Amino acid sequence: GEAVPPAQRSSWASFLKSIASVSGDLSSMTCPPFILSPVSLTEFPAYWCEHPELFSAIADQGTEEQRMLAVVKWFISTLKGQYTSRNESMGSEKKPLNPVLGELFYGNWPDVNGRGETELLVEQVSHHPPITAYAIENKSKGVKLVGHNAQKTSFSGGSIIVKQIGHATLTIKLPSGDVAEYLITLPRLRIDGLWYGAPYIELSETSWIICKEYVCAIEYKGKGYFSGKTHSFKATLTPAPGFGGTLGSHVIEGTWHTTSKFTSGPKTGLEFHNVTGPKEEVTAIGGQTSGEMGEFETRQLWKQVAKGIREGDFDMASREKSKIENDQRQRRKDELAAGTKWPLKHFDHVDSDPTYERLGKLGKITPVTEDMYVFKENWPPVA
Ligand code: 0T9
Repeated sequence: GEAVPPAQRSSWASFLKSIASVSGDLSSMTCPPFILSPVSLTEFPAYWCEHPELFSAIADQGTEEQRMLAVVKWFISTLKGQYTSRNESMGSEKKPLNPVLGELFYGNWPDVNGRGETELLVEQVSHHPPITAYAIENKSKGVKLVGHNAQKTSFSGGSIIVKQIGHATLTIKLPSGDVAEYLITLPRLRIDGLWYGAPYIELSETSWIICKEYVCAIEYKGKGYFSGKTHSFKATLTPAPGFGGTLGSHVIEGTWHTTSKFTSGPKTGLEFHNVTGPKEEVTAIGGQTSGEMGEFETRQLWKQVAKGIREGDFDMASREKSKIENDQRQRRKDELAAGTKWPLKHFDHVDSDPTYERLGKLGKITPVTEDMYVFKENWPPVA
């Protein structure tokens, strides 16, 4: 463990020992301070839109083939932020703050060059297990992403394996009045580098983007597999049954944190995505101005804990964290006594998702159905 501060080596060693035995949910495990991040998981859905112009461009395509390629390009371009940005900003992957039930995060990306404003809303819809639901919408373009995610973790060969549970649905209001739907599933993660105290993420297995006309399988490999490079992927776009006569097939290969190109199909040799340039961070709404959004706004809720972690005052961080946890315990106790349940603000939970079932079938993906959180379309509040 070269990256572990000497004073925390024994606590890192015992943390590693305990993750080998705890499986399922690592979110509430106690970690040595050097590995703590001051950012809550409710902020992570913002990674979906660090390239707002790629998100809005999905609406500007002339054909189904171009639109599918625009969706895949936007998706691939989010991976760098989702899976490598903590390494860049904090030196390694860190343990995010574990959101409380009802925690909220609101933000936006401004309208620039006619791309329209994109709004973000996130709500922690479950604490045990942790589940985060989100909606991201560019209203002027009619593009909307709604999804939720949870994780199942296990330990294998010295790495943490994270199976992502949940999916997202992207919808686009077409000029014809129709709505195009895209089912998006999520890759598997392997957290390597634990032994050295310098964790980083590699992606593996396959994730899917499926619409009525296309099935896109995205395979992920790390060093030593098909291209021999870290963060490699191969996306294969195949027309869905009934569309083979009119739509083309494409294969795209590259590394998701840099660039990729078409390696088969009519565009062979052309560049596909390129994320070597700058990204646009979300503008948080309500995090700085206390009171405005209520105590459950993530940056307000975790303010003192985050300050403690940033400034190395871990006693304060852990004291403040205990306050939040005790408050949560009391709320759950009160609800139990009163026979009430914490009301979700922006989502309704349902047991199955017809869009997932219908589109998932085209890719023969499993499981055949998943539960989902339906967005109540109540943000921003109507004046
Ligand atoms: C959805 C993303 C997810 C959340 C994080 C596994 C993880 C929690 C979930 C999957 C986002 O769209 C993408 C990126 C990173 C994922 C996190 C990485 C991570 O380590 C944590 C888990 C819970 C831990 O904190 C493990 C302990 C820690 C010591 C390793 C650094």
